[in-house]
Parts: sequence; structure tokens; C-alpha cells
Amino acid sequence: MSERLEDIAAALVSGGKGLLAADESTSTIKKRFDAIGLESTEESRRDYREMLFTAEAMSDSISGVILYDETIRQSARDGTPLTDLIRKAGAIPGIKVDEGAKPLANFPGEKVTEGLDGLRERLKDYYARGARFAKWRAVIDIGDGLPTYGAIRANTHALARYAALCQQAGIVPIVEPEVLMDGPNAVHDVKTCYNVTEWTLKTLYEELYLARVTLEGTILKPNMVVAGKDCATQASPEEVVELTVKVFKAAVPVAVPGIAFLSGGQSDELATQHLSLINALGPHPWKITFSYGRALQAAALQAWNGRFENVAAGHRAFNHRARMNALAAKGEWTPELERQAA
Ligand code: 5MM
Repeated sequence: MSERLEDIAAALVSGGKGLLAADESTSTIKKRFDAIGLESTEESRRDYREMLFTAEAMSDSISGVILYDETIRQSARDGTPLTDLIRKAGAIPGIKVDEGAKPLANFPGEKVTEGLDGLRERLKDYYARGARFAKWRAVIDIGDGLPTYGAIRANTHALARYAALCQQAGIVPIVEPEVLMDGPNAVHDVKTCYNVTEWTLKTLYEELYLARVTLEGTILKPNMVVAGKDCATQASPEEVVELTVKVFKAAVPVAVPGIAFLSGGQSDELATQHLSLINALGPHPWKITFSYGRALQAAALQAWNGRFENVAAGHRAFNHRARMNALAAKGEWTPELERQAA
């Protein structure tokens, strides 16, 4: 495969495929395992990821997998490195390199993502382990008086410094500025989400420009424009789609090759439906696909349930969800196909 950043970025978002975000940190995967009553150990985490990466849909629907530090070093039960399983399926291994969102000093209720210290060296190591793209997630909270200019500036500046370091290391940066939809924010309607997303994206592209990042070798991983989870007035799918496309037209340069959405707490099917409607409105100047974590994995985790004898059931659930999202990446998903294929 070509090692040019532009080619790697294009491969990640083309061909109706999308990304599997399997980069849950140890504390997050523990929460997911707690929900099915499974103890989170190095071995159970490995077994779970091995189950995902050996599903058939990895070859037809997944372009790349975002891994966590522990996972990129792990091998399957038979000793095959997990990164080899991913490559064997024709997908590209990637790595989450941020060290999480921490309280932003002097900005109550807001966070900044850390992880820039030592990043140059870590990227070198991840490259040697086969990673050809990386991910850094910043979180933006909506609340009373939030977000602030300071928090948006600090988070997008860190994203730009991360992106520049990745490109120097031959790694495509996925930049993920997530405007959160969860949290007790009754004030958080779809219009507020639109305004905050536009503000965040415009600031992000200014920071990327100032950091001399080559946009052609990046991918954007954004939220869709949706109302907050606790907002009494939820937007219709048509409204979500219209506002999401509108905000990208206003704020995302066409030099960016692709946009790969996060699911952010949307239900599996709604995340698929929104993506499909967005693509059906195309053609757009960017490829638009998925980089889902929860919305790709939830059903597979339930079906697998931590048991070796359920690997086939886990595969079936993962194949279905991944294929529905691959259809959505082409704007071809319908509720009828969802039911027929289930
Ligand atoms: C898979 O979850 C990722 C890692 O989360 P933590 O650092 O909190 O453990 C997360 O960054 C994920 O890649 C994105 O938020 C997108 O996931 P969703 O579930 O929103 O599609």
C-alpha cells in the first residue's frame, strides 16, 4: 500500500467502507464489560477484540481500525498479532494517541485533551508497530455559558499540534472535535449544537492552517448536528441531515478528503439512518462515512457476551451492523434492508 498521507487518508474513507473505533481505554472498556457482567482483564479484552477483527465484514465494510495502546501490542490466541488480523482483512491499523480529556485549569466544567508530551517518540513506536493513522479526541461541552472561547481555542490548538506531529511521522491524523450530546443540558437544542459545531470547526481549521498541517492528509471525525440527549425537543432525521451538511459547507475546506462521523450516543439504527440520508443528499466535496465505536459494537458485544461459544453470534451481529453502515456510506441504507438482513 502507498505510504503517502493523501493515499492513506483516501483509502480510509473510500469504497463505501468506514472505520471501526475500537480504542476504548481500559476504564471505558471496563464500563462496557460491566454492562454484560464480564470481568475486564487483559485476556478478556484481547478475546473481545479478536472476535471483532475476525468477523467477515472486516473485509467488505471496514477500512481501518482505531486501536488502544494495549491492543496494538496484543496477539490473538494463536499468536498472530492483532494488527496482522486487521491487515489480513484488508484494513489499516490505527492508534488512539491522546491521553484523555482532563479538567481545563480556570475553566470550570470544561476539559482539555492531554497527551502532547512525548508524542513524537510514541508516534515513532506506533509507526513501527504498523499504525498508519492516529486519532485524538477533544470534547466540547454545551452548558450554561459553555463552551468558552478559551476551551475551544485550547482544544483545537492541541489537535493542530498533534496533527502536525503525526504528519511528520508519516501517520494520517484523524482530528476529532466532539461536541458532546450527553450531559444534563436541557438548554442544548439542535440550533445550539449547530452554532457550537460551526464555531469549533472554524477554529479548528484556523489552528490547522497556523500549524501548517496538510489538509489533504487528514480526516475529520465530527459529531452530527443533533439536539442534546436530555433536550425536550429532538430534531427530526431530515433536520439533523440538513444542518449537518450545512455546517460542513460553512466550515470544512474541500481539501479535506473525508469526514468519518462518531456516533456519540445515538442509537445504532439512527446513526446509520443519519449517515445514509447525508450521503443520499450528495455528491458532497468530501467522502462521508462512519468511524463508530458504540454504534458499531453494542450489538456484537451483547451477542458475544464474553463466551467463546458465542463468537459466531458476535460475528453475525457485527457483520450486520457494519454492512448496514457500509450501505449508509453510499446512501443506500433503508429500514427494509435493515429488517431483511437482520
Ligand atoms: C471507542 O471509544 C473511544 C475511546 O473512548 P475513551 O478514550 O473515552 O476510552 C472514543 O474516542 C471513540 O472513538 C469516539 O468517541 C467515537 O465513539 P462513538 O461511540 O461516539 O462512535
